[in-house]
Amino acid sequence: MKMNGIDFMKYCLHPISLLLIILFIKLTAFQIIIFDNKSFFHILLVEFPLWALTVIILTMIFKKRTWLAIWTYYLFLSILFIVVLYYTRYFSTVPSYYDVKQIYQSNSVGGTVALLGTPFDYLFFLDVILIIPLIWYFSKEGRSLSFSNARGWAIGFSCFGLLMTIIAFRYPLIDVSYFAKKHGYIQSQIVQAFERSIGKALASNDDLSEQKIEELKGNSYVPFTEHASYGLARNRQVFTIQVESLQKFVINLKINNHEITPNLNALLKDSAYFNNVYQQIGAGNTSDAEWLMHTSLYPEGMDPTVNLIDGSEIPSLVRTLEKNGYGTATYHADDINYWNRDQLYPSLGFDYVYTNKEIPNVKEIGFGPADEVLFEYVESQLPKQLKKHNLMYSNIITLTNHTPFEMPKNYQTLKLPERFHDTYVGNYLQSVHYTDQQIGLFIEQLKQRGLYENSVILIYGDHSGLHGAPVTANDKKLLKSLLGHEYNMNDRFIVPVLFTAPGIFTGETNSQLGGQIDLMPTLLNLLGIEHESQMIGHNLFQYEKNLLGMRYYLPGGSFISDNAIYTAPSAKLSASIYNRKTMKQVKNVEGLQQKMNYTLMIMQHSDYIRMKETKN
Ligand code: GP9
Ligand code: MN
Repeated sequence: MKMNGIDFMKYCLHPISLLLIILFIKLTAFQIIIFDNKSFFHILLVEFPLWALTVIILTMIFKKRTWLAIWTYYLFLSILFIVVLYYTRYFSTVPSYYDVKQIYQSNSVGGTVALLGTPFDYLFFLDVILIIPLIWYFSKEGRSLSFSNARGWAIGFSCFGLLMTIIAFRYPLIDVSYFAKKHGYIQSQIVQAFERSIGKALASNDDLSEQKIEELKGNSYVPFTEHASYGLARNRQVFTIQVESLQKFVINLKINNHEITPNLNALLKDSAYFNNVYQQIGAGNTSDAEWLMHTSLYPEGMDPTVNLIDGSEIPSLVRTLEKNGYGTATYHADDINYWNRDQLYPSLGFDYVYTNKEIPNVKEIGFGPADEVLFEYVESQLPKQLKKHNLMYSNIITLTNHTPFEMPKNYQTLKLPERFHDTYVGNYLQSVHYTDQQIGLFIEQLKQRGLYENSVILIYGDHSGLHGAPVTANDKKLLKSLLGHEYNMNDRFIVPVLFTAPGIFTGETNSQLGGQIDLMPTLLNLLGIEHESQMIGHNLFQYEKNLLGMRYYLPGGSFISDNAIYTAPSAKLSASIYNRKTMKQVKNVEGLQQKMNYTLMIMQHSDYIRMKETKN
């Protein structure tokens, strides 16, 4: 059949054609904003077919109320794109269906969501509004949406969609955002769902021994019990204080001669301080830091690791301490279901679990009781626990210093210059100052109870607080004035680590590279306790060199080595290498490919252990 000019115009003006054009424009906007992808052909050939196929299928399924079905689909897409946009702005990574499933978790961080949006974002809803007159016009005319060659279109889009999906399956899924950019958003979800369903993930059974892992990191292996630090803090009470959103740059920082963290600074004199330890959490944020601390295994990355845990027993720091005579308790003033802690804590094996059911819900700041309530609660429990157990392991997770860091005025006791007032950075410093004060009071209590002298207290940050869209251009200027340089990845990703043990440490600073994965082996070595299951991290007191992986907050495939930070290509950026000391970008680094391979090998081996231990 030959098509003349009038037929062609009719074809273009057919409501389905108009709807597909609108969909294409919407997808283009999504691609440009999220992936910086301006390639017409890439969008047309890789992205468009699968989204468009849905429209055609809807016309075939819904013979009546077709308009309503399509309108609902476009509305769904607007909501989905906004969610992806906000998520990407906050976490700098494109979410998968898994993360979106997790979105209910943002109930507690609702304050931050408000900081992520701009009025322009709502242009994603423009088409949903614009097609209403179209619906009205066509339904008035009595024209249906059915068209004769729906089946042909469906076959065409299916073929293209299938071809692109087959191509996607041929590539390794190391970084989901990058994969989605290259091979299509829907395809990235299909490949991910498939890999999860067959349990492939990235795990590999290379059976790397502890010795081999040390060699890959660049160290000569020394048996655990032969390390100089082995057993230095034997038979001490153990406290871990995981401080919400605490970054290293605040330690010893002064503004107009006022210290941000006077209490932690004072504690340094009884501590071994590590000032080059990087966060390694993935999508599970706080809970991933808890995971790293208690297993010395990598978090899953794209999925909060806690989602893979079902409450059954796994080897952990907690169980090892218990076998060595410790009673074990964990404290966090939030809902036990948040981050699946109702599964995590039984898996790790704590004797006592205290969450917002037990810790009184008073003096609320943000989404839970203030840290002073938490620490007072710990103090109230300790005496009875110590009657039952000679030795206690107390794991304390603070909460107050959480984004958006807004504190009641009477809690803002740090004297800040005017220019910091009511800024995100200013609020952050105020809230860090508050938590520091509470840690100071807690230490004071330990001293008064005569516990301090016989304790080892590990204090560390779970992850950065200053990142993503809430940090404005003005905040960056303020940070530059504080730091003397542009706020960089080291400022963001390094968390402070203090092993406070009076009588053992006298204020030494250790600058070798470390990650949160190293906290458990370092602590166990000090206590002179061996762990039965393999740990991926190592004793920071023993080893000089390191090789750290990070997923999620850096594109998969990135690594941190002694002299470089390599960021693998992402949805928006190409690969970059930085000199880790100067944070200047460099063209190359010695052994780049080898380090990339070794990092992947170590992480895959870690995944293998995790999957074996959690059966997930
Ligand atoms: C939630 C609290 C904060 O219970 O630990 O978690 P985060 O938002 O930092 O992951
Ligand atoms: Mn946190």
